[in-house]
Amino acid sequence: MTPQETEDARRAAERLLASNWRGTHTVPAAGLYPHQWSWDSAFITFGTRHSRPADARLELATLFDAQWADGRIPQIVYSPGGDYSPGPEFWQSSRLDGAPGVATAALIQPPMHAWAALAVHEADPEGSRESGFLEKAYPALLRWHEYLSSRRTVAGHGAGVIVHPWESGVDNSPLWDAAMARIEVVSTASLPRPDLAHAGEGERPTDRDYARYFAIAAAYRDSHASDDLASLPFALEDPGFTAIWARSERALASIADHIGEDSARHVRRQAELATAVEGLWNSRIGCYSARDIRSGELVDKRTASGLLPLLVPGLLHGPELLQLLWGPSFEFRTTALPPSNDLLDATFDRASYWRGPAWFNTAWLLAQALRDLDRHEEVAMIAERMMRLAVAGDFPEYVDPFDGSPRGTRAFSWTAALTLDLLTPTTIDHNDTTEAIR
Ligand code: 2M8
Repeated sequence: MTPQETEDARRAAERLLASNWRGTHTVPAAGLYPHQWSWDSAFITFGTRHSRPADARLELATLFDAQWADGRIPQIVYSPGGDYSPGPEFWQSSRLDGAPGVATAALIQPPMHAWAALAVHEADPEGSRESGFLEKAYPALLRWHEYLSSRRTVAGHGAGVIVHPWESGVDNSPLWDAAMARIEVVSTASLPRPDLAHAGEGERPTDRDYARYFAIAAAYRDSHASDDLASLPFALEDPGFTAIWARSERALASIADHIGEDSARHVRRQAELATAVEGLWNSRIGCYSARDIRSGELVDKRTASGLLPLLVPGLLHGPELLQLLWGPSFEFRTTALPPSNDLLDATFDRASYWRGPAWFNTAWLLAQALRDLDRHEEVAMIAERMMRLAVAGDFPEYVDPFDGSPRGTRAFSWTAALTLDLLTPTTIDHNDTTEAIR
């Protein structure tokens, strides 16, 4: 990539992010996703921190303002208007205990936030210090991680439990198929599908999936967002969610150091989460996987979520995962970007959302892991491919894993933000705590 190509791509990404900015937060995509999404906002700040650090701080602060009394950071913070289903009328969050003043969903998404907050600070330490950004973010992040520890783990395991496929961020991944099949579907008639106005039908979950999504969400809402995980229709330990949490716990230790708080507890917690991730190693398939807490069984599916434990330093099965990434299941060398599902599995579908297409956030997450492993050539390869695919496809939501054709909606914020991040040279401030954990 020439310096001019890189500069043009960075400018285009910045323009897109500015156009999706709504004054306090960035929408993932103007038509398909017209509200604030939890992990999207975290990914987005990895891009906006470079040229609009004050907006990146505001984006996270807006999300933290929607935190529930129990510490959860909601999957969606609704804005007025916008044609999206389920909307605020589905959740009626004001009727649920401990919900904030603003309308939100009751579900959550992977905890990218502490990691994002540290990165936002590092991009503009002076502005961050002047605004007291970390001092304000830390208590919110602490309560969020405490919520996860106390409400989203099962005794004896410690991995993060999701109670809805939407909480994984990889909604129709085959990891959830068996648990989803248990949910009875009465009818798929009259299901609102405004999403189909913005992406092809074959690129989105099916009506049957949606009927189940609504049934699981309604059960959770009607249980008043219960923490009795075993009583819920859907509850699985998620390897991607847990690996991201471990990474964020490590960032929380650094944040604590920056502001003179106790970092040792986060270092300990990070080690516990690393152990919890190891508990999700599935030796039958040679990959990390999800565990259904109802059956206690690990799911026999290799997916991109099962590769994300590479983010955990000192991972026991790191070498096997790297081989898997390069081997016939994920074909890192010949695919446009790593696919979301095992190329060899019967469920693989090159067009359908999280069942095969390649996603920019997955590629970026793997790039972070590879950078930690000093595999800089591979990081550069990912950066170059992301740049070319993003620019050629008008910042698509995801791409065909073989030929890179754009799929889903376009002008998608995290595609722009994470491409921008990889194209921007940064000095990462690895402080003592981080080194101690490594
Ligand atoms: C997708 O999920 C939403 C529900 O949260 C949907 O399908 O309507 C996923 O790709 C998720 O990871 C993402 O956060 C969200 C917004 O971009 O869209």
